Amino acid sequence: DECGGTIEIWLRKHALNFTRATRHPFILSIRDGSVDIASFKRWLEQDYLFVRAFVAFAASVLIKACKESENGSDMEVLLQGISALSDELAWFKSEAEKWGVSLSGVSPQPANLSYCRFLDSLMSQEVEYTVAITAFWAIETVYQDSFAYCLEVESKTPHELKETCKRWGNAAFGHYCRTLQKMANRQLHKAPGDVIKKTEATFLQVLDKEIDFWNMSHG
Ligand code: HMH
Repeated sequence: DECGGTIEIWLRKHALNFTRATRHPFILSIRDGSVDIASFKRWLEQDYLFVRAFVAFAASVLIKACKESENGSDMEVLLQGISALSDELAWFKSEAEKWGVSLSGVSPQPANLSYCRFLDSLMSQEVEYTVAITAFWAIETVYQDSFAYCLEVESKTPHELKETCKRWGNAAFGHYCRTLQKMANRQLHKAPGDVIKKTEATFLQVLDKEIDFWNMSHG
């Protein structure tokens, strides 16, 4: 169920790490309106490169779902997710143009490279679907939770950044993340102990990588 799944238990157990990833000073600065636009532009450039790598990771998760015959509906959810990433790449290009940012000459910062190498390691055939789908859920959920926080009624998010926040903070993306959460929980429910342990460690690694990624915006 919604409250008693492994993911819900981990979210309570690791609440401090999750909060560090979703209430980062960069996100707080967007929410209180004090955000440094140079930081925002650095984040935009780096996240464009990240999303390109994330597409390949998403495709690898889709392949794992296809190979697990009971996961016909998982495959459809992930295929939709990949199709949304196509729109997301187009959005990055138009958003960059709006801010006068050139995406063609951007080189990845160390934290971005490290995150992309981590995604690469999760793409291996030996990595279980349970581990991969939980990492995928965590990566999407950190952005959902962070940007939804910038859209709460009390927030003072600058008008020019509202569209960015809505990209991940909108209700439909929230629903998508909850669907991914159910998929991860279903896998974890039938997984052996060693895979559950490995998945929990991977979840914590995602949170650490997300924190390092936000830190890049400082420059
Ligand atoms: C670093 N994490 C990072 N970038 C993103 N675009 C997402 C998560 C959400 O897809």
